[in-house]
Amino acid sequence: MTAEEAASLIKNNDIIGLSGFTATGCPQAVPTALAKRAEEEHAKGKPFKVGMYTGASTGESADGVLARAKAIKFRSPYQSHPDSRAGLNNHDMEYFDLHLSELPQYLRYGFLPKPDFAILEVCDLSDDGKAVLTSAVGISPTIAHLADKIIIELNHYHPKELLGLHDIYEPLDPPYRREIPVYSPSDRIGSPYVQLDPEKVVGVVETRLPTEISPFTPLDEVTAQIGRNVANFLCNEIKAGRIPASFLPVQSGVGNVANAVLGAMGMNKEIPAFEIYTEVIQDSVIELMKENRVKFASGCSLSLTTPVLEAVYANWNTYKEQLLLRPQEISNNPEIARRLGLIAINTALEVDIFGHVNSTHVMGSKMMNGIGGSGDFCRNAALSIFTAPSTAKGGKISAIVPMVSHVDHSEHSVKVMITEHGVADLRGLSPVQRAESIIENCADPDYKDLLRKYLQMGVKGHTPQNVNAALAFHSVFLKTGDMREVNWSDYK
Ligand code: 0RQ
Repeated sequence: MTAEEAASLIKNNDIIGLSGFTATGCPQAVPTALAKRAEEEHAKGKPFKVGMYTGASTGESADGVLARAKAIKFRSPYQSHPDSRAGLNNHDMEYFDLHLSELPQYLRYGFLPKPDFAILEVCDLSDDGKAVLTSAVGISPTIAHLADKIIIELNHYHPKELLGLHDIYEPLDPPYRREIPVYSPSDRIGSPYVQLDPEKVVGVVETRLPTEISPFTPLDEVTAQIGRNVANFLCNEIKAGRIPASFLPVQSGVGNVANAVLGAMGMNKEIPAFEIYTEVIQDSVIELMKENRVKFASGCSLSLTTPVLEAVYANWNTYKEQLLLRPQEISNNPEIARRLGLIAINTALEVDIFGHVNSTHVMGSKMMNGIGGSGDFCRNAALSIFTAPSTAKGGKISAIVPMVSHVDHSEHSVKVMITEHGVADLRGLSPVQRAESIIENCADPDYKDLLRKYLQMGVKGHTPQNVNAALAFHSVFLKTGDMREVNWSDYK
C-alpha cells in the first residue's frame, strides 16, 4: 500500500512504536504521511495526535515532521531533533525521559500503555513473517510482539544481505528471567530476524530512502585535547594494572565529543586494538576498523553518515564479520555492562564540583536531548568517564559548577571527569577531595577562583555546600548572560 493508505489506518490517540535507533533504521514514509494527515485534520478543526515510542532519537522524517505538525501527544524515551525539543519544552507534547535499556521491559510490564501499531523498517520480509531489520534494532522485537497491528516499510536502500547483522533476543520477565548469555562483545545469542505474526501485518510500504544522520562538526582543538586526555588516562590505567593489557570493551556516547574521543583512542598506539560494546556505532568506529584499531563492534545501530554507511554496504563482506546489532535492552543491559567490565565514556552538559552530572537540562529547565543510554552504562561499567569542554558559549558558561541544575548521574556512579584541561580521578575521594580535584584539573582558568571561593563558603559538614549560593552561577547567567559575573559578596 502507499504510505498515505498506511497512515490512514492510524487513529487519533493511537500509540505508535517505531523501529530504529537515532536517525537510522527508522520508518520515514509512514510518519511523514501521518504528519500530513494530522495537519489536514487540524485544518478541519479536528484533534489528531498520537503517542510515540522509539528506540532513541529519530530524524527529520519522524520527529521533525510530526513535532512540527503538533501530532505527538506523548513521547519516550529520547529525542534530539530541534523541533521535537521545542515541542516538549513548550508542552505541545509530554516527554518521558527514560534509561533506554528499560523501555522494552516498561512496555512488557505494563508500566506504559502498549503500542497499537508497530511501524518497522526492514530490508527483507518473508511470507511467514521473518523480518530482517535495517541499520538499527532499538525496541523493534518488543513492539512487534506487543502491538495489535504492524506496518512495514520495506526500504530497498538497505541490502537484503544485512541478514546476519542482527542478533534478536528478548529476555523473559521476572520471576523467570535467567542470565543473558553474552560473555564477549561478539557473542550471538538470538535470531537474525524478528519473527512477526503475519496476521498482524496490515500493510507493506515500499521505499528507497537513505538514513538521516547529520555530519559531525569538524574536530576543534578543545575536543581533540579532550580526546587525547582520555587516551592518556586510559594508557596510565593499563600501566597501573587497573585495565588489563588486553584492554576492556568500550562504550562511547553520541555527539561530537564522543566521536573525537574514540578517534584519539585509535591514534594512541599504547592502547591495544580494542572491541566496542555500545549503543551507537558512529563514523569514528568504522575509521578505526579500517586501521585495524577496532576489532569488533557490537551496538544497537549503525549511526553512520551517508557516505560512511554506503562505503560499509559496498564492502559488506568485510564488515559483516566485525559488526553486530542488538536490541537496546541487550546492548545497554546493566548485567552485561557489569560482566564485560566496560569502559563507558559519555558527555556531560555540566558537572558539579562534588561529581554529580547533568547530561540533559540546560539551566535546570530546558531539555536538551535526554538521558539516553548514559545512565545504563555509567552506573554499571567498570570505569565510567564523563567528558565535556570546560566552558560553553564562548566561555560565558562554565561546565564545572558549584551544584548542577539537574542531576542525571550522581557522585556515587561518576568515576572520572575529563575536560580539555585535564583529568579528575574521583575514585575513593571524599566530597572535599573531589571538589579540589575537579576545580584544579578540569575547570577553566577563568572560573577556578570563583569555584575555590565557593568551596570555602560551604557550610561545614561532609559536603560543604552553601544552599544560598549553590545555583548562583546559573541565576547570574540567566540575569546577565555570563557566569563570570558572579560576585560572592552578594551571597554572604
Ligand atoms: O550547543 O550546538 O548551540 O553550540 O550543547 O554541545 O559540546 O557540541 O557536545 O554534541 O557532544 O553533545 C550532552 C548534549 C553533548 C550529548 C550532549 C551546548 C553547546 C552546544 C552540544 P550549540 P557539544 P555534544 C548516548 C548516551 C546525553 C545522553 C547521553 C547528549 C550543545 O552528549 O545528549 O550521553 N548526552 N547518551 O554549546 C548550556 C551547558 C552546555 C551547553 C554544552 N553547560 N549549558 N549549553 N552546551 N554545555 C546517546 C544515546 O543514548 C542515543
